[in-house]
Amino acid sequence: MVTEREEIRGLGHSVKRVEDDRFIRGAGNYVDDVVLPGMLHMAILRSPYAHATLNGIDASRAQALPGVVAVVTGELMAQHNLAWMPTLSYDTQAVLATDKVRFQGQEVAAVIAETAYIAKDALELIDVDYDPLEPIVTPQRALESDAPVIRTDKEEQKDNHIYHWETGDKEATDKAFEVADKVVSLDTFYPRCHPSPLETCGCVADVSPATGQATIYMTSQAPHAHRTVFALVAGLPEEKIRIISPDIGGGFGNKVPVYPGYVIATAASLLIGRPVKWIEDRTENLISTGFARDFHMHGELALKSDGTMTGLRVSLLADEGAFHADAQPSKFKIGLFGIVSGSYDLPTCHVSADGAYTNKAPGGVAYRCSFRVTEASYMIERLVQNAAYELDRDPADLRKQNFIEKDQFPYESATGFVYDSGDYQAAMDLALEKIGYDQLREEQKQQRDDGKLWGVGLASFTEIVGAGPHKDYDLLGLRMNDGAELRIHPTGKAILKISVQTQGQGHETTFAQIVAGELGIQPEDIKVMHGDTDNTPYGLGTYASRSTPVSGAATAMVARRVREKARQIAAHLLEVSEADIEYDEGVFSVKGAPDKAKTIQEVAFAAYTDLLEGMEAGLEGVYYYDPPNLTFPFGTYAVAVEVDPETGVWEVKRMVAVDDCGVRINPMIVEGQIHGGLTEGYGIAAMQLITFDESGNCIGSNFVDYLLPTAWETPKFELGETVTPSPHHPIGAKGVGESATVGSPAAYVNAVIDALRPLGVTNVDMPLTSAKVWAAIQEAKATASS
Ligand code: MCN
Ligand code: CUM
Repeated sequence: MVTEREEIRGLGHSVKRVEDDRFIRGAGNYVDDVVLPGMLHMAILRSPYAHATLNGIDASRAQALPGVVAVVTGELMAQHNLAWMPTLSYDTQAVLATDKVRFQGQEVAAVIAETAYIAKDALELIDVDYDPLEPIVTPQRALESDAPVIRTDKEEQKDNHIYHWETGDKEATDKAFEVADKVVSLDTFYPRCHPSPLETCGCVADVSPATGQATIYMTSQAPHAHRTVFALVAGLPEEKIRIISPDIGGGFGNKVPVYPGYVIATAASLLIGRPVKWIEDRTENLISTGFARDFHMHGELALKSDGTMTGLRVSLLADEGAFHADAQPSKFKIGLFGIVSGSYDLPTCHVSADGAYTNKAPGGVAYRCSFRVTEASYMIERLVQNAAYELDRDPADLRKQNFIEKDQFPYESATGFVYDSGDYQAAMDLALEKIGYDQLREEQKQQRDDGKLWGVGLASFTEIVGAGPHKDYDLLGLRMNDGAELRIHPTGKAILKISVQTQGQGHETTFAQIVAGELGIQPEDIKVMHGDTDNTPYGLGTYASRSTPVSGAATAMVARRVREKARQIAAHLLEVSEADIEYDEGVFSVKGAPDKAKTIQEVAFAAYTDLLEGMEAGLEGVYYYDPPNLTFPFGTYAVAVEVDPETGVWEVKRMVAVDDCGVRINPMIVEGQIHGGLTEGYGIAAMQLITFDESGNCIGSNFVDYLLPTAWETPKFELGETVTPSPHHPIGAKGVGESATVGSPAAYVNAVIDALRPLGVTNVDMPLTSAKVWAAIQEAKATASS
């Protein structure tokens, strides 16, 4: 007999984040909080030059400083075969420079000392002999025939060209353009920007001389993948390596790559026999760790005169920096840029891409985006707006006319992605209604007559997340499948161990809710564990919004597996056959006799105390999920702005974001993710830029030059939702972590361009600083009057 039970707070409940308790009390445990007995500190000397020959390093003065234990150079690393390491794109990257330095901020030497201050002070005592070389700061220059070769370390590399890659049907696309009534083109640059998480990167490497056991505490979004990479790079046996990612203060893609600092600290700990801590400062983080974007793009859209889109062609040049270190599933040379046809039913599409080495930091990690979908989404959403202008159509109408329709799903795009589900029209309608689109357009006419610059911009993005099905997706050959392990204790409480790594996304809360939804155990009774390779199942980690699509699915599946065992036990306890057991919200009852029932808690107790002869004790399971497809969240963002014609300052008047990420596990957390992404999208569109002067000096090495939007600048967001479940995901959820960063930059920019439209401005490249907008206004006026 089961008495009245409290409603289970599973899917759809805005449960407060359990992790916040410790965070807001200042009781989080970040890498820099880890203090081990005998621990030393490491600081890294970085190159002041973007490109120079390294003639030699004299560390004797630094060595002599009291408190300095060792100075590590590339030469020393080379003796252990660790001067170079592999990147995620099958290139190599210098751990410590031996022959040349190839970007400003590159690792040249490291000091290991008793305190962090001594280590930093000693850096100034290292004498390095450089011969400066011509720095290459644009990919265009890099590809000129007289450009100096950056990667002289690679025998086969005779120039700075890294790859040429194409996707889609070139012939069919070219044909579509030949017969098109209208071709609209756009040249645009998606500038280099940086994820800049609150917590910089760092590690504490602890290699025990007694046991050979290496425990590495590190800021990692993918601890298991990193352990495997460490095993392969250092030649250490994998069971001797334990990666622990404690609390992480934001990742946003920045903590996906393996950085030289991790490798140097680990090597130093191995050589010295004491733990070594390395924590980056802000400038190091901004100048040397994984940047994002840096894509020079040319896009063309073919249309019929009635507005039907018939073809899309994009060619792009990627600035990869000095080492090709893109994070990408290896089959896709430019990540998932192939999704560039976006939300539109485009019969043909062709993308051609080239990558070049330059004297800049490596990266291409993708900053809050699924492997370059951000650049793709920006391209198509900007292009569609310009097409609307050229055809004298309303941008919302032209989009609607070309949307992939609801009944076309599953839809195969011209570049071969199979979109799982969508209802683009519904999301757009809701966004237009919320922002009052028709009325805004009326007001805009009025304002224009009064000489004011008002604009409305839209973006109807389609995201592509959940990498990925093993058929097409791997990272360095590792399958992108993820595991979940669930154990129900005798008292009916549970522990769930997951392969992914929260950096602020709230997994400790939402993953417990997935189990709650499947087993009827309240989320607060389920502890979620992650970030320790010794104690969690294997998986490729958190990025590309893949946690919910992959590990979230594994979690639902393992809970279902455990439920099947629970059903057997319930049948035994209730003395009926399994087929006669019904399950609902944590209660197993006899069909037709609902009073005869056992709760999941009673069943759990029985699993350890009262089993049928021959039945295995315990109530637990493990599941590895290989996603059958990716998930394709989408939405429409609508922005209204006013631009000051005198100063170029633009202000967001309204920002409406309608997102569809399928079934929402925790609506509050989803909204938090969207707020964060919209803020980052605003930062990218309005103010963020990592750029370089002609000598290759990085401009944007601190938060005075590289701007983060504060509460003051950040627009007020109005959210809306539609729900189109993913048909192949066990709980119908799609990822959402990046949607707003992917979709929103184009919406902000489209709004500003829309405001400037009476002046004839068709493009301003991001970031749309007031200075640039002002210059565009002046130029347009000058052209008009000449
Ligand atoms: N969620 C949900 N219902 C859905 C989809 C997601 O309740 N239908 C919840 C999830 O359970 C999870 C959160 O929303 O708690 C984000 O889930 P998901 O979309 O699966 O993305 P990931 O957990 O894989 O997070 C990665 C994504 C990426 S790639 C970047 S970059 C990013 C982002 O998340 N970095 C972040 N959001 C971030 N948020 C914070 N605070 N910090 C970061 O570093
Ligand atoms: Cu692409 S940034 Mo997130 O994938 O870690």
